[in-house]
Amino acid sequence: MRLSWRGVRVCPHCFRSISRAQIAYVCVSCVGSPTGSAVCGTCGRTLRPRCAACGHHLPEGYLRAPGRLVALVGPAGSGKSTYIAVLVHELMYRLGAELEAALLPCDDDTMAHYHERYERHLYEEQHIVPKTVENDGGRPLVHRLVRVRRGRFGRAREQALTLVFLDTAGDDFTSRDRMEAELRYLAAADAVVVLIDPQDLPGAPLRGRGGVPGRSGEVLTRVLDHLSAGRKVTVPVAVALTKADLLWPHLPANSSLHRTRRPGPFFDDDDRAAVHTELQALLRRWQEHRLDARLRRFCTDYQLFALSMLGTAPRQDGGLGVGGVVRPHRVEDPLMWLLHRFGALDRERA
Ligand SMILES: Nc1nc2c(ncn2[C@@H]2O[C@H](COP(=O)(O)OP(=O)(O)OP(=O)(O)O)[C@@H](O)[C@H]2O)c(=O)[nH]1
Ligand SMILES: [Mg+2]
Ligand SMILES: [Zn+2]
Ligand SMILES: [Zn+2]
Repeated sequence: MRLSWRGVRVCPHCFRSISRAQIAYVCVSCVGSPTGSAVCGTCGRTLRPRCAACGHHLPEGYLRAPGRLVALVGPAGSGKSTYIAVLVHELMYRLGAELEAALLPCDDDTMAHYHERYERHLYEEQHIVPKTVENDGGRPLVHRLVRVRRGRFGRAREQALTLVFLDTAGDDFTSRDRMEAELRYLAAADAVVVLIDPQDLPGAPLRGRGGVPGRSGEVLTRVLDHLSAGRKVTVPVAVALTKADLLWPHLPANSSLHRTRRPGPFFDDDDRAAVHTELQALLRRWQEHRLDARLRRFCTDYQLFALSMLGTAPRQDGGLGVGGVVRPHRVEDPLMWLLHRFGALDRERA
């Protein structure tokens, strides 16, 4: 495994650093105690590793090869829950095969939680994902995206990206614990995806649709503050305008934001550059150049994205528009860029 852990290993649930001594081996089926070997002294089953600090199961694959940790942040209503719902669905049912990668849930109940909290609403009830409340936040969804690449001489090399989605309830931190967990989350991240609702940008041609001017700027500043601690942020930062469908009618027909990426297990450099440059120009036109200026000042490596999870605005009653289907557009772009940054996805060869 080539990808190395940046600094310390952290628990993917509480983001506290873990060493061998802080891993507790417990039996999943009874309260039996370890016998010093890998099996339960009472029932003889294989013991599973857990984080001594929070008690969550530590996936064995993750312990062997943690991969890179990608964190997700964004203000209330920016689309965090919908993004998680759609991205995971796309990776499982479409994109995984296209990227020759597998998305593996990393925890006992990740699949059940994903279905209950996200998938069910969008894909069965054809309804938006409910607003996140304190109680269902705080429980990270941990997946590993594993790609096997054939190196020279046909040697297989496994590369893993650990996607830890901590779906916070908006941006109000009502408790110190949650605040501290977010700090640890960002400190442990090898990359960050920041979601911004274009309706929160007062200069964008979408006024009067219920955005909160300045909110994205505040969140971005807080995140950059946490990440940088006075220095430049060196981890890749992907800043994505969600709900790009709201922007489409205001863009020229030849806009790169309308296009879709060419399918295939490669990173399209030209497309990436075109979208980033166009978004920089749009931010300037919307008098939002401060956002880009702040990123340039604090980050050594950032990229701008515009994506749509649903492909269209939902109806007033929360039902999905256009036939009730989810039509994502470019949701995978930030991930493709990060995979490329981490050496797990090549540029297309001419
Ligand atoms: N136009 C459009 N609207 C969207 C899209 N995705 C989500 N929305 C709308 O944005 C709202 C907020 O999305 P959420 O995913 O709940 O946002 P969140 O960041 O999780 O919000 P909190 O849980 O309140 O922090 C949804 O209820 C939808 O009404 C999209 O792709 N296009
Ligand atoms: Mg939410
Ligand atoms: Zn047992
Ligand atoms: Zn833990």
